[in-house]
Amino acid sequence: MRPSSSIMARSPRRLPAAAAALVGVALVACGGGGSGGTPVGELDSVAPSAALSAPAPLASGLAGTLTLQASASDNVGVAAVEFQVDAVQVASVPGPGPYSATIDSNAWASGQHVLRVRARDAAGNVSAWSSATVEFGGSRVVPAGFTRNLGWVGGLVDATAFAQAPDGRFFVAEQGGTLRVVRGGVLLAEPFVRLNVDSRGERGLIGVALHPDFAANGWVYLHYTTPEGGAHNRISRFTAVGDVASAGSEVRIADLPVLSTATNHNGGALHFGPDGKLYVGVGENANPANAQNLASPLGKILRFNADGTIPGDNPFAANASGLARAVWAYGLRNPFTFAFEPGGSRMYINDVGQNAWEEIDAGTAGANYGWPASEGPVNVSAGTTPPLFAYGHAPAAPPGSGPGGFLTGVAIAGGSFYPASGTFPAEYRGSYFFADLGSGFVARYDAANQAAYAFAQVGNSPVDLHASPFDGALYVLTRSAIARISRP
Ligand SMILES: [Ca+2]
Ligand SMILES: [Ca+2]
Repeated sequence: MRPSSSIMARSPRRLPAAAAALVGVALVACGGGGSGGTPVGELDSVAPSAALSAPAPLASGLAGTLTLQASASDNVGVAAVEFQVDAVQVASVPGPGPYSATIDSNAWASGQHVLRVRARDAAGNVSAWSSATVEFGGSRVVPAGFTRNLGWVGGLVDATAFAQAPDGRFFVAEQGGTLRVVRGGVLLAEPFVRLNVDSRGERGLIGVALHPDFAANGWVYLHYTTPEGGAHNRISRFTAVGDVASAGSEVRIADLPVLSTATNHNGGALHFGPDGKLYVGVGENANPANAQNLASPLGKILRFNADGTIPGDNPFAANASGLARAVWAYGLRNPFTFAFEPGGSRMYINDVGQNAWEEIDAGTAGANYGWPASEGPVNVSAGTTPPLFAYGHAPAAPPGSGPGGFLTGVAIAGGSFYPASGTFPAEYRGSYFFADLGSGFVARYDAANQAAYAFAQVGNSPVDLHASPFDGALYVLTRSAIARISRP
C-alpha cells in the first residue's frame, strides 16, 4: 500500500464532496483499529475514469505507426494510463497527461485486434477498461518475431486431422483412409494403416487420437466411415509397432448408426480428456433433429473408456440404452474439432454452423448447445448453452461490430490450447487457437477478455491445429500440408 501523504496533507474541505464523505467513512471504519494511521492510504477509494479516444472503435485498414490516445481523470490525480494491444501492455503514460502512445502496427498480424486503456491513481484504484475492436491492414501473416513455414511437411492428400506422439511423430489422417506418419519433419512413404473407407463428401478417415500412455501401449484411435453393413462411422483402436499398425490389432470401440444418403456432418475429432476418457465429436448426419434426440449418438460429444466400454457416470447413461449411453453433450451440428487444455480443465468444442455462425462452446457434461433451435449466439433459449465465442459468415453492419468482430469465415476447423510450457510469449499461454477452413486464418481466443485476435494467415484450407507441448510450435494441418509457426 502506498502511503497517501498527499491526501493527508489536504484539508477535507478542499476535497470533492464525494471524497470527503469517503474520508469520513474511512475514519469511522478505522477508528477502533490499533494500526494508527496506516489505513490512510485507503482513503481514496474513488477509481479514475479513462476512455480510449483514438483510434475510433471499428476502425479498419490501420497501418504503419498508430497513435493511441486516451483521456483520463480522477478525484485526486491520475498516476498513469496503461495502453494495451490484445491484452498486452504496450505503454504506461504517467499523469497528468496528455495520454498517448505510438505503436508500429506492422508488428501484429493483419486482422482483428483489440486496443484497451485504463487509468490508475496513486492509491491503486483502477478504472474500467475502455476498448476498441479494430482491424489492422497490411499483409503481415504472423506477428513480428514469429516464423511461418507453410511447407514444413507437404505431399498430404485430403488431410483431415492429426495427433502428435510424445516422441514428436505426427500421425496424420487422410480422408481416403490412410493414416500417415511424419517423423522428424519427414512424411514416411509407408502408411501406418490403410483402411477401406467411404470417403464421399465429408466421410472417410476423419479423426485420430493417441492414448495418453501411447509411449507404453501404442494405442492409436481412429474415426472413419466404413462401407461395411451400410455406410457408417466407426471408432476403432489400433496398436502401433514402430511406425505401422500391428496386423489384426483393430479393436472396435463403436459402430455408429448407418448414415442416411447425406454425406456431410460426420464430426470427426477424438481426444482423451484429463479424466483418461476418450471423447468423440459426432455430427448430426445433416438431420438436425438427431442433435436433440438423446436416444441417438449423432450430433453429440460421446465419451468412452479407453477399452471401448461406456462409463457409467456419463450424464445420460442411466436413462439410455446402447450407444446413447455414451452421450456426454448434445445439441451439436458438426463438431469437427475440439480440444482439451493440456494440464488444465477446459474443453472447447468447435461447432460448424449452417448459414450464419461458427461457434466455440465450453465443453460441459450434459450440456445442450442448442442446435437446431439456435445457431451461434442467436435464439439461444433457456436451458441451452450459448457459445463462448462466435463469428459470422458475413461482415456485420457496420463491419467489426457484434459477436466475432471483424472475423468472418465458413467453417471453424481446428482448435488447440497453447500449453503453459510453450515458447511463445506469456500472453499466449492458455489461449485457444482456432482456424477457419474458408478464410484460412488462425486466431486466438482470450478467455479472460472474451475476445479473439488475429494470429496468422495460412490460406489453403486449415482443418486441424496442434500447439505442441514438446517444441512450443503451433502446427497447422491443411488439406495438403503441415504448416509450422514457431518463435523465432
Ligand atoms: Ca482516485
Ligand atoms: Ca450452438
